[in-house]
Order: sequence, then C-alpha cells, then structure tokens
Amino acid sequence: MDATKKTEANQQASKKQLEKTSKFLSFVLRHKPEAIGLELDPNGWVDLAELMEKASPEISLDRDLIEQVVASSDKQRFALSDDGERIRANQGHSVKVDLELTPKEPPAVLYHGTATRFLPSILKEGLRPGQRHHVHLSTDVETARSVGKRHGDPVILCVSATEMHLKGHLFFLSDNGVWLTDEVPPAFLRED
Ligand code: HQG
Repeated sequence: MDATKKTEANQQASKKQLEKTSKFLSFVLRHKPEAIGLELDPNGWVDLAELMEKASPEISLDRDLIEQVVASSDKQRFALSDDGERIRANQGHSVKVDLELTPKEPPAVLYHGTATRFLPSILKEGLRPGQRHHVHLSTDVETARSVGKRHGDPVILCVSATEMHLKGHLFFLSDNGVWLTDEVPPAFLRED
C-alpha cells in the first residue's frame, strides 16, 4: 500500500469509528442510559469519566475520541460543558430531560420532512412528537428532505410557524439549530 492509500484507509477507519461512537452516544445520552448503568442529571448531562468507565467493555472511549465526535458531528448532536467534564445530547431525547430551552419567536415558515406513507395520518392528526419530546422542524428544505428520506419516499411539509406562534404555540431552538414544538395541528400544515 502506498503512503496516500494508507492515509485514506486510516481516515476511513477513523470515520467509521467516529460514526460508531456517535451512534453509541446517541443511544445512551438520548434513549437508554440505563443500558450501561448510567443516570442522566435532570438537564441531560453525564460525567465524562463515568461515561467512559461504564461504556467499557462495550465500547472503548477516550476523551480525545469523544471530543472528536462532538466536534465532527454533522448535526452537532452533542455538547460538552464549559469545563469539559460533562457531556449531553443537544436534542432528540426519548428519556425525560429538561434542556432548559427558552421559548423563541420562530421564522415565518419552518419545514418538516417525512415519508409519503405517513401523509394521510399527518394531514388528519397533525404532526405528533411520537417517541421524542417534540416535533422537529428545520429552517431549510434540504435538511427536511434528508430527514424525510430516513423514513422512505420523502415529502416536505411547510409549517406556518408565525401563525402558530400568534395562536400561543411555543417554539424552542435547540443548541444545534433544530426548531422544536409540541405538536403541529393540521390547520398549520401544507405540502411544499
Ligand atoms: C412522523 C434526526 C404519522 C414524522 C433528524 C416522522 C431529526 C407521523 C416520524 C430528528 C405523525 C417520527 C427527528 C402522525 C409525525 N402520523 N406519522 N400524526 N406525526 N409523524 O425520527 O422528525 O440523526 O422521531 O413525520 O435529523 O423524522 O437523530 O422524527 O417521519 O432532526 O440526530 O413520525 O432525528 O436527527 O420520526 O427526526 P422521528 P423525525 P438525529
């Protein structure tokens, strides 16, 4: 193997390692901390040292790897505390945590990507949070499309966010730029 190929192979391995670590962190920090005997604090934080210890031997984590995952996450899924000693997921939890988000005035229109097979139910019931705490919305169509593709043939819904806001619905902006709201009734939805 020549030097360039070797470097590429190393980067590839490390990208895989980052992905695997990111999936593991999503699993324990958003959904099942108890799977490794971990407890999130009320705001979703865990001590990095405790996380590393409890994650082994399931997965080998070190501070450098975790910091790389936090820095390289395409959607900035995780945050480190200011002192670097604790970590939490920025959003997407199914376990109960208080992310201490304050309500914020949303842009006029937000987007939600879903699969065409969910449309009849969504247009009837509106958008529901399902397993998550909130319905997730984005400011751009491209993000919505890639979120929708995860579920099948994608379709984009436009949400009349200002109208909802004026009617008293609360919106929150997560640290990684995802707009969150409790539900979107059908009256505020239309297909893009
Ligand atoms: C659909 C990823 C039928 C909803 C992404 C969605 C996002 C309904 C699915 C984040 C419905 C739930 C969240 C109704 C909603 N009837 N279906 N009444 N209301 N749905 O994965 O928004 O990679 O829980 O349209 O980037 O797809 O995890 O939510 O299709 O930001 O960081 O039910 O997850 O981020 O699916 O994705 P999900 P989502 P991460």
